[in-house]
Amino acid sequence: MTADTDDVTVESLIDRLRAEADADVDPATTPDVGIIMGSDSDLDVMCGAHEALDELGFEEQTDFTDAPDARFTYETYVVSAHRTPDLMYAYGQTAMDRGLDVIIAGAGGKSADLPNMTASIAYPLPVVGVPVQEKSVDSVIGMPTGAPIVAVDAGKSFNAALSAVQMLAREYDVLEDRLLEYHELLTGDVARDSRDLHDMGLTEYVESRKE
Ligand code: RP5
Repeated sequence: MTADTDDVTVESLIDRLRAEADADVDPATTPDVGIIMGSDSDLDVMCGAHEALDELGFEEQTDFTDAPDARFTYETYVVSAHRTPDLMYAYGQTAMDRGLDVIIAGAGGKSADLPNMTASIAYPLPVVGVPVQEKSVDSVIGMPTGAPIVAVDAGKSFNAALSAVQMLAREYDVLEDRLLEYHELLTGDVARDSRDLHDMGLTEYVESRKE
């Protein structure tokens, strides 16, 4: 986080979100997945979600009024549950009207409240929580009965994005196809490694990996 705030304020971001929610734009042009994190210091962990979405053909949408060419898109904001609770409320409250279908929320520290609070505010929109650190796991997943959150293991933002796309794929066959293609790539890698390790033998296989 930097001290340079330009002329941006939390209030201006909240106004932006509320204006977008009121704009009544075509849902096909709005981000499908919203990625939020408690701090930009979470980015090294959270960028795994971006990598997975890029891998599955999503594009980042940086202007709500100017969608990229890709049919499926995502956006990213920093939203701190403790430092900017009003922004967290606004993001969760406007998410559905802004056309989001699922939110991926990550936070670190022992009080990693952004994912679980956003899940409560945005309900019934699904939220996939990412504990940015091991010590954040209990905080992210510890929801009371009736207040659901889906969550992944510490640091596994890549899997959070796959889970988010699994949800979208119930509506869009093309996403189901992309998930299956991705899975085939993984299984193909394992098959190749298995054959090579067996057929080359240990010594030659280990040497081949150094090349
Ligand atoms: C959490 O506190 C954030 O999600 C981050 O993981 C951690 C530290 O935040 P900064 O001090 O880097 O802003 O709320």
